[in-house]
Amino acid sequence: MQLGEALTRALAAHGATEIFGIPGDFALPLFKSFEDSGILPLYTLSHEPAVGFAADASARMRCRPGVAAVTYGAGALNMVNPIAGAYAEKSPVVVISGAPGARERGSGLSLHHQGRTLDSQLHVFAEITCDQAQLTDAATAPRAIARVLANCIRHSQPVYIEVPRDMVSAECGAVAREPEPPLDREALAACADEILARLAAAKSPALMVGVEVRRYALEARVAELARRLQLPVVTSFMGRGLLSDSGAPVLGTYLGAAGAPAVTRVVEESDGLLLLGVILSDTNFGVSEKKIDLRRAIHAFDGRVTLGYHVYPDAPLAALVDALLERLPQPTAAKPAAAPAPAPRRLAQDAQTLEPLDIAVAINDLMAAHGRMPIASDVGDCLFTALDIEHTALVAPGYYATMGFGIPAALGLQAATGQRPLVLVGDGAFQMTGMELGNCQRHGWDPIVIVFNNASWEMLRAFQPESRFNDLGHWNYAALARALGGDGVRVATRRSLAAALAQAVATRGRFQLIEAMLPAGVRSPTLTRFVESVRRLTTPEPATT
Ligand code: TPW
Ligand code: MG
Repeated sequence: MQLGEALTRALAAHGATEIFGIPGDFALPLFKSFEDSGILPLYTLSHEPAVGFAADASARMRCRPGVAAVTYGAGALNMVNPIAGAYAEKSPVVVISGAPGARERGSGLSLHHQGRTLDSQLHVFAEITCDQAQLTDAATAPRAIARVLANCIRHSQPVYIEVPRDMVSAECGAVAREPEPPLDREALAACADEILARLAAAKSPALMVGVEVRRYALEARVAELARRLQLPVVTSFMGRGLLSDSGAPVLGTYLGAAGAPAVTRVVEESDGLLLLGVILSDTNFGVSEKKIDLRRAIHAFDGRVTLGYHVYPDAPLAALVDALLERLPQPTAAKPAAAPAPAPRRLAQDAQTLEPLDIAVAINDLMAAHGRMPIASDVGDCLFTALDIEHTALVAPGYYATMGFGIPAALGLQAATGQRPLVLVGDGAFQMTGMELGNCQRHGWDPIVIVFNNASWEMLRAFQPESRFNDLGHWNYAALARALGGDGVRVATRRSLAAALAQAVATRGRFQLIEAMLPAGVRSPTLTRFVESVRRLTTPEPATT
């Protein structure tokens, strides 16, 4: 078998369902191998950041590796930001980059797309991936591929594979899957016993679920764990959407002082907080990290469990959840779980101008009538607005917070799952990657896109109202949609928003863009509270005299 085919077969065997990419001369043989073998569908996009975001969303939705294939230098380095985001948010993306062949490397000339040295790119990606391989030797390539893909899945983080262009057709053996490393059952048992003893001794235990629960495909088992533990369950900000299909009673999403007060109380007043797969970040802890006594919390993350003053270093989340479940009997009489606050519904169909919350309400009405849709959200007020939307599957860069994610993520989501996504995106973020919608027609995707058009980098303006540089121009996004092969409509009132959403849902086969005109300075209630609490924490106390 040729190396290109062995690699593609290994990707499929490790759970990849498609390849997103943009070729270049160093990657032409690789892309030819992808196309000719027909093992995985190949979706080309327009700009490499979108390739990274689409592969990331595919990985997030399916809990399996996504694949982003690019050319050397100009292509791969364009993907640094999305891959850094995938690393931070633990999304298993396989980066495959073409590269110069052995003869070119030794020519003594500087090669096009070369930054500093020929290995600069490898070093850059070593910072933001958990394992790397340069496939320069056909004899060792199968083992290297197996190791890198196993680490991608084990750590749920991106990996990097560089394929010199003269290696694609080299003969090599098939890639065998690496065996799972053995578990330390005794350590796991001690850890599970200690966690349960802590929870039993706590007066107000609570469970917060974070992204790793999804990354390791543990939602059903964690929902069962929550049922048996009979604890209030919340998600982290980054974990918004988790357990939405499991029937577990999720009280809401924790966002500290900016979030729902009932959720904030449960978390901040808990004396036994079990954090499963939660990233301990500023955004996750809603600008009030200090209020949570982490010494009393139990934190399972990155394959280890930290509680009190000690660490169990070898406790992968899946094995830990199993060990906890083994020890917990079925509850005899289930305590009624605290009910989440209902999502706001029934948008007044009038001629009132729009505010972000209206968009959440309109979407809730739509989902009540037509069923839930998965959401891909960008960063900005649209993501805060998503907190008022019915609990549904959500992909969003809630921690790393890169703009430009929403639209390419929706394309990846639809390619990978066949589900029709709803996209929430600000005008600023749309300007970064919105053109990728032009690829929908070719690939048969038809997302519904809502552009929050406030002609502003409003989230930044909220922090610094005096700066004029946060003004954006007035672009006609609805007209742009038509130019890109979709349907676009501009709405400025609640009545027209509801009508446009109904029309969008009824129209299949073309992407639908709704440009929601928001008056300047009008923000979601959550963004307003978020900015206030960040200000409180970051403004120095006035000196007392
Ligand atoms: C890749 C910094 C965070 S929020 C924001 C910026 C520029 C404004 C977003 O404007 P948009 O949404 O999309 O119109 P809204 O609701 O605030 O009006 N570059 C990147 N990522 C980030 N996060 C920034 C800059 C930023
Ligand atoms: Mg904006």
